[in-house]
Amino acid sequence: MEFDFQRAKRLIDSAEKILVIAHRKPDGDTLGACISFKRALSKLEKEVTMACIDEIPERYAYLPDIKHFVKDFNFREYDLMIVCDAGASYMTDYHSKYEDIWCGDVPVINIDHHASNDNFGTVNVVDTNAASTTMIIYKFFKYAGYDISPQIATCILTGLYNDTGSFMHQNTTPEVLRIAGEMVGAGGKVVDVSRNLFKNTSVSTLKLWGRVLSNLKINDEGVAMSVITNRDFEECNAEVDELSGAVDFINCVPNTKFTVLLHEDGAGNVKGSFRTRKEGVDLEEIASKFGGGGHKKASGFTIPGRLEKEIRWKIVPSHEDRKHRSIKSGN
Ligand SMILES: [Mn+2]
Repeated sequence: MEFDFQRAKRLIDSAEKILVIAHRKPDGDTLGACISFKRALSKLEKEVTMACIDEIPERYAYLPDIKHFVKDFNFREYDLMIVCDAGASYMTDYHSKYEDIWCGDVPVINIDHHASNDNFGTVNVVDTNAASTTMIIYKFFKYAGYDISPQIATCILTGLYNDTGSFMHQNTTPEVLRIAGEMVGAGGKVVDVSRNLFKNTSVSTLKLWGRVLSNLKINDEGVAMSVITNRDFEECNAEVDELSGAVDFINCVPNTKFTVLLHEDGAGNVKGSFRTRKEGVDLEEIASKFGGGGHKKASGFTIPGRLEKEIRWKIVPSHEDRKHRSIKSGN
């Protein structure tokens, strides 16, 4: 890592105009990472532009400089591009706008923590053990001697908070909490982060999650299951992505083997997400029976089809030649 830090710093030192790029559908980690760079490098008299191809969600309005993200740019005007939290260059989606952006004319620092990272950068600062990209940035700033202002501390906290599921996922290591503590000490606004990211849910999302809760059943085999149909989305006036996190939320019933949330996606597919807190349950294997994958404790699948309630919920695949697959649930 130290060697990559050294190479990254050298590229930054020799650049004057720097473009910092977030991934599409931006989250707290990619935004916190980009703004950290923008703030630190501006202080070093660099001219820094931040870019993201998608609209920035309203809940991140508390972040400093969040209004400064642009959608369009001429990448050839820059000496360096820094891509934050993108597991691959296509995750920025800018190839769709600027075909030759990754051709190598402008050097790229790829700073990320995804296991799938394909090292697309000129310099790759990739640490798959880091809980968030902002955690790597924290270490890089320490290495490079960049000042961590209260605003940067809030950005680093935001990434940590986002990618550890509010410090609830297994990647919440002692180091994560130590850095988070240091960021609060440095003036990071932890209450702003939790209030905006955690305690900030729209009526449509609350209604949708209400459906998830009221449809929840435990079957004889100790499987907790809930379902959401296209009709539920319509009636709650909710989008599919508002369901994200719901399966983790219901994976809390004592004495259950695992939790499954099935939903239609409005595009002719049924998606299933599995979660467990139990040792000895292999959810990757269960998901693979539906053509999916993942990890032992969290997995999922997508198959073309729809959900139909007979006595039990059943997935009806789109192709009639495919065998009907059902998941046992209570009625
Ligand atoms: Mn991340």
